[in-house]
Amino acid sequence: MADGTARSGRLIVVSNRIPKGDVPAGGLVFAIHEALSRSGGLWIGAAKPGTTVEDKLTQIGSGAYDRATFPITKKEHRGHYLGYSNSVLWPLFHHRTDLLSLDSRDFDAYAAVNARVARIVAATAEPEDVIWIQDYHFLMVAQELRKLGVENRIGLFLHIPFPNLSDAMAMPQVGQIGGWLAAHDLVGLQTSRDVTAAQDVLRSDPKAQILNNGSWIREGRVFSVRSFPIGIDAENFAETAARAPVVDLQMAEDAPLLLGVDRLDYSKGLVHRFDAFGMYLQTRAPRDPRPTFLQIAPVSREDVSAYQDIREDLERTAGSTNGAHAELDWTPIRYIRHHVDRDVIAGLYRRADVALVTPLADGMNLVAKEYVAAQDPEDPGVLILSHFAGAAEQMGGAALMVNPFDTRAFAQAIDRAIHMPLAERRERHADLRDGVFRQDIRWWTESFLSRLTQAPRTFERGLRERP
Ligand code: GDG
Repeated sequence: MADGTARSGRLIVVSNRIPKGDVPAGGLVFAIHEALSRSGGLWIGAAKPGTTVEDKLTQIGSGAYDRATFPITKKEHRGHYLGYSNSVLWPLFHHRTDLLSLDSRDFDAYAAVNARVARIVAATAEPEDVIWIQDYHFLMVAQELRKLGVENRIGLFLHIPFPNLSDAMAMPQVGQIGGWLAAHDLVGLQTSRDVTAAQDVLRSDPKAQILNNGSWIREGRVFSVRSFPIGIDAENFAETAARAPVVDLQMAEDAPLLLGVDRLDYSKGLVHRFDAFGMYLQTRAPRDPRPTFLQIAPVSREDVSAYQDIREDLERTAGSTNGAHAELDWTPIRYIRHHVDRDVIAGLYRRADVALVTPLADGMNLVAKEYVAAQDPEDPGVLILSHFAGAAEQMGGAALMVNPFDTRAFAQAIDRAIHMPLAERRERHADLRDGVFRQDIRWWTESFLSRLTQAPRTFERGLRERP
């Protein structure tokens, strides 16, 4: 295969979400679709929760590759998805141990679903197939596969940050993490900061040892932990933005537009962002054109209580800032809670003078990359980026960097972005654009898969041979 990911078997991808019909352009699902379209293979994801389960896949599509779902009960969905995945792993991996909701029954459901996925994959995998597991919903699948005697190459990509050791210790299963990771041949993380965190956790595992070449060995199994920063389909996004419909925002011609686009999640730092914009409004020069901050934040995971709380906090903050600053003909914050079409988002990125990408913790943050790809290089906008986005590792040199907890400095950065001269905007944007186009989504899938297919098969004693 010309893409450097030569392999004789199929690619089998496991992800929680799987599109039932057409694959939406952009995002992770599109990346998986692209990779599978080129290599052929099988994509496995969760079915709509039901009442009964069998260890069986239901085919939901075929073509260049097959798509199938594994069954899950409503009770398992509560324990696996809402419980352990999103009320333990998600908060903990985003440094929010205060939001942990521990219940051993949730972990049991998580382990049971992971074990079922493993049995299903084991029943379908041929020896040369390469298995690629996506994200925190399936951290135990590889270990279960090894117990079943599966010796295929298995990779994991974790889309969210890796927790530091002290946060990880808040998880009752902390002692198991080394075993989960070691069952893969390759563990991919977003940044080198995440790799360092994972290495600290592995160093605390008495059974794990680092080798001279930087790989790890645990109970005879050799594995690597490396960073593969995810990218976007930059070419496609730039084209969509250039021909996107122009939305009439009913703003004065010279009024700056600031834009935020995030799933409504406490990790995205939305309240801090609203506070910083509020402080900017208090201090801005009265002669400056009145800015509009448009925040698109479609609700997500509404069944988890922490998500209801963040929604209330945000609405309160937006209301009080607007109450303090709005005029009859001006609402400084416009906040949209529903999903907006991708081409409209692309057009808004292109129109926006400033993008606010300021999470408190984030694996990567694709919005930062989409915003850069969408700009007109002749008259680009300014990216304000948090140190805590994974994207900071690649984009920190040219974006305007902020600490979202430092409200005053954040407000000053907003002021600086609004007034940044064209020459500086162009220079920063050219630098950012180069990286976003070079390390795009195809680069990401190819780097991960070529590394995985070349992983050395040098385990001395696999898990299945343990007494
Ligand atoms: C996880 C990690 C990592 C948002 N609102 C709308 C909409 N979006 C799109 C954006 C962007 C995507 O959703 C969000 O991507 P992120 O990267 O910010 O975030 P997560 O969903 O948290 O994803 C993250 C990512 O995995 C990939 O590895 O970067 O750190 O948390 O594409 O444009 N799209 C449309 N309407 C909306 O209203 N069409």
